[in-house]
Amino acid sequence: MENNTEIKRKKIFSGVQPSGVLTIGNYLGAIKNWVSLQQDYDCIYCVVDMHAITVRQNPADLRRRTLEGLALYIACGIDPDKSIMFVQSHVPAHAELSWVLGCNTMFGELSRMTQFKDKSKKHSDNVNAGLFTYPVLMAADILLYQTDVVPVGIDQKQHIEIARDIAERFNGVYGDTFTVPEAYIPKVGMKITSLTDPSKKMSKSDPNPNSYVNIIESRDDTIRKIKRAVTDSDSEVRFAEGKDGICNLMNIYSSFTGKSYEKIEKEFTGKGYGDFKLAVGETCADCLQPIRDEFSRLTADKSYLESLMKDGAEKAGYIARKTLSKVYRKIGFYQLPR
Ligand code: ATP
Ligand code: LTN
Repeated sequence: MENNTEIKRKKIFSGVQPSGVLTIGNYLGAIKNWVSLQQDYDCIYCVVDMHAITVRQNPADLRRRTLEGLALYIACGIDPDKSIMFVQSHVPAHAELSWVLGCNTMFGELSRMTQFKDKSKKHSDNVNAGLFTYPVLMAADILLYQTDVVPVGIDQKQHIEIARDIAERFNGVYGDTFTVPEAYIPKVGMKITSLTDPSKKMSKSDPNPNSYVNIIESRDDTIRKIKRAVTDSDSEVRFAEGKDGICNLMNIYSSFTGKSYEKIEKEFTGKGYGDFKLAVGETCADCLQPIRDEFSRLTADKSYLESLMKDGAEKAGYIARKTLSKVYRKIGFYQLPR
């Protein structure tokens, strides 16, 4: 029962593309925070399949990964009784609002997006319009739910800023319509880098599987990949410039254990990279073990996952439609009598 004296909880929205199995980058940069934020916020978490098709996807893989995406959210600790979880393409309001917002977004501001520049280079044979308008769809995702806070890794900061700009512009022209969202970016874990090239972000769609640890990887593979992570020719475990590979492993270790960099440096004084890498690998594998177990339990029950999907789409759709009809009224789309 809603109580008038009760303070309204703030709203969270976030999503991950089903473009591969989640990596420890996705987990430490985003999903780990999604889990803890459930205590104090009304949370909505989305599997953003429409964003994933901005690069070519194999249809069968996309379908499978979408279902697995939902299972991974739950396995990581998103509680279906507390939070709404759904698949983006199941709520048509995302595409509908995206069109309206696109008409209120400038070509120039989209041209400045670094993700667009990066992905157009990476996929130079497929620089499609969806890749360019990707941030508009993301703004629609966020603004449909009157979101206050968006927990993401640092790479998404620019996209949240453009969502804020779009919301402010729309509110300025048509009157108060959207909550202006803020990014929530963790200090530790906001950018986990590739294990094979520490100058690059760890990414689930990287063609080299040794560059990432995915969160349901076997214990042995996790330890092996971290052991082989590219570091420098020094041997001192220290958080310092020029030691990007070691800094990344310290970041991972600190995110999983809560230990400060100072404490980690002390722990490994006089020990070499070998000991350190083994500790990081084992810690990582230990922390991921319950996620892996829960994931295999969940994926064995497809009908349960489908029922959650359906329920999530209904709940999210209800909220989204309310915002969309407000927007349609404000911009002057003719309303049919009920
Ligand atoms: P893709 O490889 O398909 O581009 P991705 O692995 O980069 O995908 P996204 O789906 O784009 O992941 O991101 C989902 C969430 O995870 C976002 O909040 C993003 O900021 C965060 N994230 C992704 N990679 C990292 C990383 N290496 N470190 C920290 N956070 C990350
Ligand atoms: N662009 C994001 C995924 C994403 C998202 C969102 C994140 C799509 N819509 C809304 C937060 C809120 C990415 O991580 N690549």
